[in-house]
Amino acid sequence: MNVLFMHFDPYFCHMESTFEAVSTQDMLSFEAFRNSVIADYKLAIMSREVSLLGRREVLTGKAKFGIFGDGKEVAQIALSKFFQKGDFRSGYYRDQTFMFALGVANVEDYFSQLYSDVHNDPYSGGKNMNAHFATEFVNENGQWNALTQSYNVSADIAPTAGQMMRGLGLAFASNCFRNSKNKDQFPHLSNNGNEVCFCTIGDASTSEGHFWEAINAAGVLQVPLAVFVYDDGYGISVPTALQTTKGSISEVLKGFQKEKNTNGIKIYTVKGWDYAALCETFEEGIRYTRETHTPVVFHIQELTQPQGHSTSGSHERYKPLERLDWERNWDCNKQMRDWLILNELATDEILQEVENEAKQLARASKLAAWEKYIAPIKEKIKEAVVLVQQGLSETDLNIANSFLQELVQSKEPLKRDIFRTINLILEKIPTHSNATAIQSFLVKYNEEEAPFYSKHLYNEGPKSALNVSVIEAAYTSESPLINGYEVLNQYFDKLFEENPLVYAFGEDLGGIGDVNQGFAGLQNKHGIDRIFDTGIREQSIMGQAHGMALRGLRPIAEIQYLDYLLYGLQTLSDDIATIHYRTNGMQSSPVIIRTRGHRLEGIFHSGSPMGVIVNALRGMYVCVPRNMVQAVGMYNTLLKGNDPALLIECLNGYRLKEKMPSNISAFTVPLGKPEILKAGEDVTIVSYGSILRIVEDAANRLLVMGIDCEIIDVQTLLPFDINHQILASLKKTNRILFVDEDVPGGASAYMYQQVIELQGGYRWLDVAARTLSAKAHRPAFGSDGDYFSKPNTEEIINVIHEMMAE
Ligand SMILES: Cc1ncc(C[n+]2csc(CCOP(=O)(O)OP(=O)(O)O)c2C)c(N)n1
Ligand SMILES: [Mg+2]
Repeated sequence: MNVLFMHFDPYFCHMESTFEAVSTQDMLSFEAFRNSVIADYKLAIMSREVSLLGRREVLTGKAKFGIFGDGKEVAQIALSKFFQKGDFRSGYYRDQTFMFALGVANVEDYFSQLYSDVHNDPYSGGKNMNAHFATEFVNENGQWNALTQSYNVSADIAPTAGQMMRGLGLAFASNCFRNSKNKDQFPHLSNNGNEVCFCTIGDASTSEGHFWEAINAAGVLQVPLAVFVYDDGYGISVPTALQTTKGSISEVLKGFQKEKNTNGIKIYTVKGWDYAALCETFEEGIRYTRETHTPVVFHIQELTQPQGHSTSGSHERYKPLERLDWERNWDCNKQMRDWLILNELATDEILQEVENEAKQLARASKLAAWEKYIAPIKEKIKEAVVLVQQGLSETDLNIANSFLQELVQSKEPLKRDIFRTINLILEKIPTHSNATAIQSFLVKYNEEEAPFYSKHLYNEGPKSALNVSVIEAAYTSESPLINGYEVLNQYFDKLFEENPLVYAFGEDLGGIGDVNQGFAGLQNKHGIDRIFDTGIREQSIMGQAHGMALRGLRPIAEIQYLDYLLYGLQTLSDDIATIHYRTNGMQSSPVIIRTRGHRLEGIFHSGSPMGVIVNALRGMYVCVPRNMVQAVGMYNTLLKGNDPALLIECLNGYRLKEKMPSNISAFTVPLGKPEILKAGEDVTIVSYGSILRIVEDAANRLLVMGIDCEIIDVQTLLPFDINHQILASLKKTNRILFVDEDVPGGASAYMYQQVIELQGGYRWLDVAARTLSAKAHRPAFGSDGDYFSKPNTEEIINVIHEMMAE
């Protein structure tokens, strides 16, 4: 029997073929199978050509950097066959063939991204480097698309293994949907949780803690996560032996293997050059995880990197000659070609024709992308040249032309070259009679282009939390005075009753209802599927929330104490905070990260690293409510928008009494609007969070001494005082002090910069503006540790006296 029939599986044909759909009648026919396999080969060759051309484009100066998927084509074509509409990908930079196979990327767009073409890169609008893909999840109005009807690609990031966190969350959302009592309400988001998340990763990146954290969490949670480890033996120049215990990720994962009556994961190994085996293995594994939600790991072995890691170097520098030889022989495309011929699926002649066509296709698309990118820039140069050459004396014209020559002759001019050249000319010819027209040309060009590089950091439009209308908290004469944690508890109870998309989870959040009882009793009431405990794994809690939010759920995920945010910061900063920006507005991740911080006891339970946070989390909102009622109002606001946020409750505020509003689930606290807690004439004190109570204490004592302070609670650090209310206060008092619990030069310096520089506050100062922060070290233990480490009432009083005396 022909070897072919041993491998012939009609499944190959009934998946959507890469290049042509196969009719039902054809499905079982040998001819259709053959055509489909040849089409796959053609795609592999085309993708290889893209890699070869891409590298050349970088080396000849048309693009800055390139990283390609050569050597991994066949495995990706095979895995794409089992990726269904509704599934998700959380991958990395080697996935171009996978993306071409699904049709979510094409070669022309691929090159547009390589050229960082802000107008034509459909995945990131020129913001991400090449081979970082994304599809649209959310429309312009911030509504979720019908994700069950599309192939869904969550946006890639460059930090290795970061995708594991997001992948875990995307897969976990399938569990949420499968278990939801309300799933009928959102059929566009899930088909009974059947969606698998395909997560690709390089062999060396499995050395990251992220990989192990995600694998462990997936094994515990039992989620439909399919992890594909592309093993090409290297992480840039460092070989597997220095990356992985026993030199094999599948070997070392064996303890995670699911056994009868245990949880865990299922592990497959397969050679990356063996087309038939790849298809068979993936078919079985993906079906298994889709049906059972048992995670699967495919260790795809013996892959190669024909061009080395990236355009930054050459692999001849570090790969031994025998390895280079081996790679040439075991190149997956070569192996597939040999297999086609061996099995009489195609002749050498046919394959040559296929190869020529594939290469032609890649070249034509590359040229089209370049033309699209460069033509408008060249047009602008022409326009600029005309303006610059007008009305010049012969001498000045010669000067101008000496600068213009390079610009006009450049084969790959950049926009910045236009700005630089024209400005240099104006500096040389300050009396240019056309200077005004030239300047306005530059201003207009800048206005046209600059926004493309900066837009979509936050949602604009209907889903911006900044557009949420303000509803004041309502109180009656009967409004009870209750503990802060009880305010939260009653709020969350109502929230979970009213919004089926909301989930809450974290360490100790489910069973005991969080360490401060905000969720006490609510798991029993609303279900273990919606309010639940997690392992101690902050990074993947962030990832879990991220994946859920990308799929249209509204997770509230806990970091138990603010000090431990650092464990989750990478996912927050690199992935969650940038997702809207790096997808040019196509994806949103409205996670709410709930935590508690500022003052309590000791080095690791009193942190207030707000400078770290405001600098790391641009793209998120950062809310610092002074009490739990304010926190609730902020939760309500955030839940109406699509942006991610961090909300820090005051750790020492849960047992302070607060008046319970009667419209707890409706009232909103606007973001970026400070509140004046005490009006005063002499000094403005700007602060937030727990320390406000100390500021108030100081202000009361100062008042007795005849100094009248105005206290402003900024409420949110991102955004910060949108309407410049603090400036209005400073205009009245002409003295300003910024107080917080962060280190010197931390968030107090941030507030200072916002008011003094950005709002122009320096013009209204009678005395030097000051910051008062904690000491440079972490806070020492005990109440005296707190007193001497963080700003205390006496210090505030002293600084204000100093300011009054200056
Ligand atoms: C957190 C982080 N560290 C380092 C890098 C730089 N870097 C990019 S790719 C890479 C090697 C990855 O190797 P592997 O996971 O095997 O993937 P491959 O490129 O071989 O497919 C390194 C070190 C990075 N992008 N992110
Ligand atoms: Mg590798």
